[in-house]
Amino acid sequence: MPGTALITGITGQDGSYLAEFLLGRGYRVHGIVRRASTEPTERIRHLQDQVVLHQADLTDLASLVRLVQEIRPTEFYNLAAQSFVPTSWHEPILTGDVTGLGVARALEAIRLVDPDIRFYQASSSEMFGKVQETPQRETTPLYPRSPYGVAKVYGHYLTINYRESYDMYACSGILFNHESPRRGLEFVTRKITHGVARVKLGLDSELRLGNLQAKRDWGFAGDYVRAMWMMLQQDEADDFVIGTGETHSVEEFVQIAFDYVGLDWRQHVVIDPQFYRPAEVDLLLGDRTKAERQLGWKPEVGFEDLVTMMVDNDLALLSIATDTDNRMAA
Ligand code: NDP
Ligand code: GDR
Repeated sequence: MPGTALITGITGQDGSYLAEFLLGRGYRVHGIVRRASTEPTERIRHLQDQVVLHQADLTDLASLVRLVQEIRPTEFYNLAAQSFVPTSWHEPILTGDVTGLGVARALEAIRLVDPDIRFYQASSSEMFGKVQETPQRETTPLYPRSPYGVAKVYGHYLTINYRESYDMYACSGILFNHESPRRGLEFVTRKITHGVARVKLGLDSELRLGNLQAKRDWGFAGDYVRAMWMMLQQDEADDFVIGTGETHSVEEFVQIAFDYVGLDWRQHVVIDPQFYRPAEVDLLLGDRTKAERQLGWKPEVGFEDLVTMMVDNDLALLSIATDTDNRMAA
């Protein structure tokens, strides 16, 4: 019987897809939203009468304990994080507090109130960093290359430690990059598709990017939230790598996106060193063998379809905005 889910990070890319997925399976869905002076619920506006939102913050243990006591979820998905890698160099302590210690607070809230609640931790391929083995799998040694990656390693091992110390059902999903039309505008994929749409519509002539040679294993967020749920439905808690098994450079992404709208990327992309990172993750490629075998999980959306889906969405969004501006000016 479907249960009750509590999602931290419900206002983020993954939180919005996971909420949709769980509602579709009959779950009661609760989410935490941190206080902001502007409206932070844009990605879940269409779900607002179906989910219950509560004010809380991953840096505030009391708020988490209170919510777990009040809601008594059967599943707790910890998706909240300071998730943008470059920001983690500018704000390493905040990143450690939210992305790392936030996991300790979530696990403690569960342990103190009801250790039978099933827990999902959003671990990341960024933990592999300077990769020690390719493709990367569950047993590949970790070597994080950013304060964000270091914080995720803490959360990852703490999740395993709570499973082993308290016999809790705590899983860690090591997810490789996953994208969608709901991706934040600062991440490279959305920055590219949004930039391509602006150039195509004549709103800009150039797109400024950093390292085009970095390679990532990019999948579709809608496929990846299904894997999160699958991990919490097993007989025993375990950790899984979730990736497509394909890697592509940022340059390939750029080329496909510009080609799709009939433009030559070399005439529009400008390399700007401000987008280089102090330490780069050069190559990520996930080996999802274990997830496919044990969970039966496979991605459905391929790389080119992902790129064109995102470009189409940005073209549509910007066209509507431009039409509205033109009508108001007329
Ligand atoms: P987003 O950046 O889109 O969403 C992050 C969410 O965390 C937002 O809802 C944000 O709220 C919330 N949040 C941030 N700080 C706090 C806080 N102090 N208290 C409560 N909530 C907070 O990330 P994604 O959806 O892309 O990623 C989800 C998770 O998966 C993250 O933990 C990320 O690190 C991890 N991950 C993501 C991958 C990807 O490729 N997308 C790959 C591997 C791991 P607000 O809206 O108010 O900012
Ligand atoms: P990443 O994603 O750091 O892998 O973390 P991002 O899209 O930010 O960068 C991917 C690669 O693109 C290169 N790059 C640029 N990146 C950005 N943001 N802006 C640019 O202009 C640019 N030019 C080149 C980067 O150097 C990098 O190599 C994402 C986040 O979702 C994390 O939370 C998650 O854990 C990991 O994916 C898996």
